[in-house]
Amino acid sequence: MKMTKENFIHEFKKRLGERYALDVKDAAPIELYQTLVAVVKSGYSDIWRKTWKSYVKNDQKQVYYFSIEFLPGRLLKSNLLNMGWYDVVEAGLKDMGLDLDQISETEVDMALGNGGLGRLASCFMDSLASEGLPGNGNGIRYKYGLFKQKFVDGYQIELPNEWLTDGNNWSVARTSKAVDVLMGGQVHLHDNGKYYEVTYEGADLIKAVPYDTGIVGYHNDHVNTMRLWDAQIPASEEINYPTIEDRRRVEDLTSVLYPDDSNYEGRILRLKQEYFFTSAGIQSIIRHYKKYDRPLTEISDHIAIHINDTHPAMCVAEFMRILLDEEHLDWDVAWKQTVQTMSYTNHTIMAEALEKWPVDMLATVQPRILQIIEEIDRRYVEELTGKKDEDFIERTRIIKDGMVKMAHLAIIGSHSTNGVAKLHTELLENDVLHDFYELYPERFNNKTNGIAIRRWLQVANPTLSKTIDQTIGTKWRFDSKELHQLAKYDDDQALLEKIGAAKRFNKVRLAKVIKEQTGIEVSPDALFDVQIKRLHAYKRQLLNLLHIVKLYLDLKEDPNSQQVPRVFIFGAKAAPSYHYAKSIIKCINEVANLVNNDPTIEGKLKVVFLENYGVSLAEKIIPAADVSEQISTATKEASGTSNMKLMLNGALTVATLDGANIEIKDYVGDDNIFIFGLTKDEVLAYETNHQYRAADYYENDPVLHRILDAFVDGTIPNIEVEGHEIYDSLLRANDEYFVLRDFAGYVATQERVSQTYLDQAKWNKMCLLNIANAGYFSADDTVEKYATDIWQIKPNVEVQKGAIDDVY
Ligand code: F58
Repeated sequence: MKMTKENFIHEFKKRLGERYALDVKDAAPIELYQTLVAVVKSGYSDIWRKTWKSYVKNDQKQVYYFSIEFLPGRLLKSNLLNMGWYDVVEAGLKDMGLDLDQISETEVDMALGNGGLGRLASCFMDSLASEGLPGNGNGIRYKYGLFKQKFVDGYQIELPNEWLTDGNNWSVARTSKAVDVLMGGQVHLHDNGKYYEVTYEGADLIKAVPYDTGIVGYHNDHVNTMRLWDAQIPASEEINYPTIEDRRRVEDLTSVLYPDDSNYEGRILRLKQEYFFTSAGIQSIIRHYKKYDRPLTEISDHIAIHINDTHPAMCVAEFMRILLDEEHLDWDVAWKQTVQTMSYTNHTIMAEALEKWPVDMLATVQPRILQIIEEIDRRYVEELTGKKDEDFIERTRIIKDGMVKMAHLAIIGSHSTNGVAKLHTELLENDVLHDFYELYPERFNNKTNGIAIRRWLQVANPTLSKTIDQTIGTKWRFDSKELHQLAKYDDDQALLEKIGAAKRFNKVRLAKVIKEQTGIEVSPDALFDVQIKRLHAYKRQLLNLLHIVKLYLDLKEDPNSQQVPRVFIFGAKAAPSYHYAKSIIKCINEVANLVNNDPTIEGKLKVVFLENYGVSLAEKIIPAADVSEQISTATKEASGTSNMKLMLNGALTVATLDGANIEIKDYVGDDNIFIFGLTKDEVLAYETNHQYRAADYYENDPVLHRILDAFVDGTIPNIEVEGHEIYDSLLRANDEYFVLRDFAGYVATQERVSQTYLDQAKWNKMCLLNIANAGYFSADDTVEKYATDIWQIKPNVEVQKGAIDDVY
């Protein structure tokens, strides 16, 4: 995709005129933004078409990545970068008196995900396209993205995120490719001697309309598709939805991401969403497959379907439903194709997050799917009877005690189950899914997560990127493992200073954002200590907070006690119904108020909790971070990905031996990371022997005693309720996540961090070595491994590296 500055300016002005009848100087930011999107889209749309056609022409095996969440954030800059247009467009805009950064800020984040899982799906989309791999996304086009977070009196308030108000310019509605999804009602089977004829009675017919977004590969003339489905009322069915309430029932289906699951209505809506996008996706895949007269008995040679966490696990049953009911294949033939086609990734071992659905609920949502799951379960039990003991069968079957276990469905109905970091996979194999590992050892494998280095370094941190170019050239931009070349320069003082300067530049930039958003002044000379992730007890933002309170109390006692000024920066949303997490938010905000407004503390300690953490805010925080807090209780964080993004930007990690932290440590070496805390074995031992007594730590450690008292004795104001709640969770409920147990080790480690920071040369060297090793966590490499080991797909032969004519 070639573009010159002159052509760009011409094209931009022409489109602005056509679209809005405006000159550049009269156009509003949104008009400029939309015009720019139109120019960019026209730059890749022909390649998008050609990419798809070449898949068909070459009969390439394709993967469909089913995920109930995608979290792409903004697309403008990342598309410009991938198209190779970034510099030209930036310069062209400048010539017209415009600023790319400013225009880009107009774009509303596409926030159709909660956190790591959704963001991973989007990193994978970018990498699939950039590797020239035939990979499509399949998900839901929620009308409201993840809620907008506001703080009112320190409490989290959730506001609707109406991201579609100005339309979404990147997606294309493909009404002609809509499919019908049937839900509810009753199902009747009639055995005609050859197969079961299936009829539905009283079911809702819902029209699933796909919205496609082009996913542009990096400098390779390759554009994949992310397809998101919207629920609509079919024209033929208008009569069946006479009231506003009836219509709402359909529209609500794709209205909000992760509806509140604290009540029945919310839960059943979630289950309906799961079936809706699963069915729409599978139907459209099979319809497309059949267009080319290929036998369904070979479908697994041509397509792969990936089940991202259990939310799309009904893929297994829906695929079977179509092969059986509509294509009349025999069960065994259909089953073989299903297992060969499906693969599954697990993202958590937390028991409460492993999905289970009551049989009755499934019967209400789609009775035929329930029948098929019952039959899969029946056959599973039958096959194992006599081979495995009864306990084993009962533990592993899909339906037990009136509940459908979605992970079991995904494992039994697929040929691959993977974890997302070495430790996580090990825990799956040896503990959580051990029975299945025993049964199907060949199905288990690890795929450590990765990140889109392009977005998280090239787009988010142009200053550091340029420094890297000047040192090792630009090859790393195509293959991030090349970043390792930097390690050779670890004694190059001039480079280390430049790395320090790039960091400072980004800190100044973030300080401005902080000032604008919160009114708090922070000094870029202080150490920026960052914890950005969902708010969850196991992630232990509370441990971080206890340390902050300690520093505060130390300073109150002895104003000269602390040597390194720190700014603690938090970004985190709590699930709307997760009460405890919201109490922690309130406490962090109140500690922030206390510390930031205490004149005796001035300049030594600041606490900033930025509202509405999301992809775009992350792009500003991450390049400015000095310290990356990765402090989950060992065994609880499946992988983590902010750990990778932060090291890539030269932050040093304070970490427990959890998730991918272990692999980060293995790459950077013990000297370039700050490790503390219980190990996996120690946590597992406590969990089995129940010998942990949190109160011992409170009683025996006067420092900790004083800190915990501060939560209940008024030292921290305005947390009468929340302070007690937290205090009780630690002392009465015995501290489920071993916060008190790890506290002393954490404090000692933070002291080492401060000492190291005083030696800036040493610090910068450690940063350099972290950047140099972060290239091993590229999602490009991760998807390549999925492609070879799991999906058996190959890069597109035709459209790579400029094989297709330039559009301009
Ligand atoms: C995350 N899971 C893991 N779940 O916690 C994290 O360790 C891992 O790095 C990441 O997946 C990618 O593998 C996660 O983000 C969710 O957001 C759930 C989605 C469904 C609702 C509950 C939260």
